[in-house]
Amino acid sequence: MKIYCLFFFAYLSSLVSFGQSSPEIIPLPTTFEGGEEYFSITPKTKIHYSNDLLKEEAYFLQKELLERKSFPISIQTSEATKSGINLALTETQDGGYQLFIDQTTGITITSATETGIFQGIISLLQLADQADASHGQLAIPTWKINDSPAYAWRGFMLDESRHFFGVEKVKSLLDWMAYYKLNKFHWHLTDAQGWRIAIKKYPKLALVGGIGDNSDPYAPAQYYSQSQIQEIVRYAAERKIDIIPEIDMPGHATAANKAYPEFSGGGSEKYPEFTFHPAKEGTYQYLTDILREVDALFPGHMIHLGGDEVSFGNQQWKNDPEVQQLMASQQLEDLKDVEDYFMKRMADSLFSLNNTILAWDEMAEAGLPTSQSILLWWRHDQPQQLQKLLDNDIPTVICPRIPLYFDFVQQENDRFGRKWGGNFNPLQRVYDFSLTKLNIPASKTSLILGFQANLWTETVTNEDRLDYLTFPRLAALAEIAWTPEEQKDFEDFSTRLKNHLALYQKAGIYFYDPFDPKNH
Ligand code: TNX
Repeated sequence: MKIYCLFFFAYLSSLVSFGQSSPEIIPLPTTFEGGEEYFSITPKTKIHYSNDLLKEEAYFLQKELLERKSFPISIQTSEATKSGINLALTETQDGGYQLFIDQTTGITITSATETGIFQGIISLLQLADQADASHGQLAIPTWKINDSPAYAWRGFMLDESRHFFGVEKVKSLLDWMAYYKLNKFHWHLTDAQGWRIAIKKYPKLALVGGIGDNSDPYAPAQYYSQSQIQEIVRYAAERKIDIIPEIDMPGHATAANKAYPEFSGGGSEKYPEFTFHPAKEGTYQYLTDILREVDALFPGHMIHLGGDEVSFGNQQWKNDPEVQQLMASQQLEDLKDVEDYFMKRMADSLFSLNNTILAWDEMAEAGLPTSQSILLWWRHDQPQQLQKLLDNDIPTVICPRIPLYFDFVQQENDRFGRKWGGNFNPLQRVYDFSLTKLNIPASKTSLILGFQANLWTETVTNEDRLDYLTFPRLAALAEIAWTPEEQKDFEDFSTRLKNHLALYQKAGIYFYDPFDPKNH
């Protein structure tokens, strides 16, 4: 018996020390095996796709192999290639993809969907990025991967109101999101400090609201034209990313109110002209016209209407006779009821445009229909808000400030950036986050659509700063949202991540290096 035990422990420890390592892929795939041998991609290797629907994916793979690895391989449409890279749509599988790499038969990516094929391509590109390319060949380890995401919502939010970054930076972020299989880009385009989307019916929104709170009176307005928005939406779609624009209301409206003061509901001493006017019919017409133009630009038919922090600046509502009249006629008891009334009116406009409405967790009890609403829980210090969302059966995205706000710094010594009460978001805290930490009853977990990190940019004045806060935490976010919780392992993640830092460097990303001893 003793001897058996010894053998058993020897076997266990061999698994630990020499056991199968993980593929060089972030987020870690759900299941994988093999990886001991290599299949070599050479300049003669061909890509084949089984169905015209996969043409775009095939060309994406070709382009990326050329750009990343200087491998100009060609696409062959006639028949499946022997010992090549075959992309095939299959009917039988669900959600995910299979990536099968074999020394003799080559590389096969299968999935029931184009999105799945794309995800398989991304996994292959990550393996290629780490492959030895010294002999004019790319040696890809022979993994057999069967993979699918744990959560449907794997999101990243960028605030471009507080600071504007422009088309090229947004495209680069979309590239990295795709590289980490993140699929929802929440684009915070309006806020108190700046309005960043051109609206044809109300041109001053961008021309005046786009100047931002820059103290230089001659600074040009910074905003996206509608054709730039379309270009970015197309770029995201090629990478299987949906964009959800946010038009924040009824608070955070100062920039819009500078352009069209007739729709302002005033503000507070600290936040002047912060709200839209909730008791003027014209406001609803105006905002509905805006949303109609926004909807036409975003094929995902999801718009985020904000709804956050209205109380920062709704004090003037109290003394406004029109608001008082509205409250009496609609039996609204307090200003929170006015907020909810406002949101319901605007939600109706969005529903008539066939949109799903998104909003922050302040709207948990506004009575928005659960079948067409998604709320984002962000106040980590108010778990009762999450509770309310779940009690009301509202589909929910999890993005608590701690640990998923990327404007909170990654390390204690940083002098700039947020660090409230000593609270900040180091890489491991982000990585270790999971649903289990929130004690959600099993009967409610299906309401959780997934996770999102938010990068607010009050303190993010340039691209380097944006990079410094985003990388490498974006990689940790991906693993929270994709990889089954029981498979997550920070040490294993760190080993894979180290190789990504070199990629950031190559791409000119000014990342934070969690492994640099100076940073501890
Ligand atoms: C709260 S999160 C906000 C933003 C700020 C952010 C700073 C949310 C819905 N509103 O307006 O930028 O905190 O961390």
